Amino acid sequence: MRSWSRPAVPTLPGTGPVPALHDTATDSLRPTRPVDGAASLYVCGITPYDATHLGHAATYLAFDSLVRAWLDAGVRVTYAQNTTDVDDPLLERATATGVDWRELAASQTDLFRSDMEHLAVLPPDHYVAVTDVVPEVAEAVAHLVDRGVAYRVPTSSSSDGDDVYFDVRAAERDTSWHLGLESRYDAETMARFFAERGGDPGREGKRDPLDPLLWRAARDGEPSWTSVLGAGRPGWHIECTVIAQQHLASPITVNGGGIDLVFPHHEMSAAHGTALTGGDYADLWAHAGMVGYQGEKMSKSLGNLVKVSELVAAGRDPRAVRLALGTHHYRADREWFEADLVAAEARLARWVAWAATAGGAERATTPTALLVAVRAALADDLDVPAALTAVDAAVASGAPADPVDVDAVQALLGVDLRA
Ligand code: 5CA
Ligand code: ZN
Repeated sequence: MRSWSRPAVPTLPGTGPVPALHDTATDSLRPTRPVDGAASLYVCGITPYDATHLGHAATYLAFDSLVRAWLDAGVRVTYAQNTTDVDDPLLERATATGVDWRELAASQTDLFRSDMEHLAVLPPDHYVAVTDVVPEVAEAVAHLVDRGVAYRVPTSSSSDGDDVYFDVRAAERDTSWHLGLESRYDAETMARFFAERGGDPGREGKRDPLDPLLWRAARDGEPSWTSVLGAGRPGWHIECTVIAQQHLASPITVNGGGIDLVFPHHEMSAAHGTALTGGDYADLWAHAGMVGYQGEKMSKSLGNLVKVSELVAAGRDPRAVRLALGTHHYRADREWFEADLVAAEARLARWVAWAATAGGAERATTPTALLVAVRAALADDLDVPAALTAVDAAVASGAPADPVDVDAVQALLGVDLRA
């Protein structure tokens, strides 16, 4: 599927350090570990039915900082992202609004692309719709059945074969994956999150309440594809496993998303992936905190959304939106306030005026003090707020900007002050 256009990234003198990130699996700061100078990144994409709210934007901006830091460190990056363009909430929204589900997904994905362009997010190398990989998913599921870690559950409401579930206990017995490997939650929390986040603990015929759906046999009125498993559609976690493993070497250097995806989504993606390859799924698990609004998590299901496209349509500068989201560390749960955007607009105006002082000045050929400070901040668990403070200090010093400083803000923080 088409990705989006790539913003310019100026070349900077020298190279930055390879960034360290907080790893959810070990709850510690760990260096990212590119192999032979190459890193792979998978970040879970949107379910395109109400895009793009500032929570989504914050999460993709966090991983954009990682890509920018890696590139600056001289690392080659391969980045893959999915779009969940067939899933229950999307189908429900399409039915409720009388729109064809394909049109809803296509229009919201388009909106997402243009929002990412406005925010100067570097595009993934592989942007993949689930509907484009259904045969591959079915084959992977069939393989898991053959391997003894998945089983069929007959359904009375479909004449096109069975649903297929992943057998968590068999996987714990027969693979190196085990429940809690990545998420570290206790049994009670896992049970609660499984039920709240798309799971079906009470489904009759399952071997364990936490077994996740791999394949849903066709039902009347639902989209389906013919496959080696009969007619049906993919379950949620397996889509990300298949797309990631199709495009990225295993283990993935960093697997990312919002913290709401830790369990069951990422845990189960890892379980499926380990069963498919025999090896670890990801080397490091990175998760962004949740953006809230009016006291609750900003979410499509609650409808308490502030959308990037609406802010841009209202004439707000997307560079200020990026700066406003960057004032909080990516791992912090935080609330969106309009006042943060107003403050970011003022900050942007100060920075633009400072950038103009660089004029035709000669470029530094070695890293400036500001570049060194921004690099160090990003390498330390993507500390964008610290990087913004470093730029503020340079701006406030009264000394004219070096062209390299202005380039550093663009290359590393994604804000083009000459635009
Ligand atoms: N399609 C699946 C992932 S395979 C999905 O979770 N889609 S989503 O549209 O609900 O979310 C897209 C991304 O935004 C995910 O990484 C999710 O963790 C993140 N996200 C969703 N809501 C918020 C929020 N309020 N704050 C921060 N990140 C969020
Ligand atoms: Zn995902």
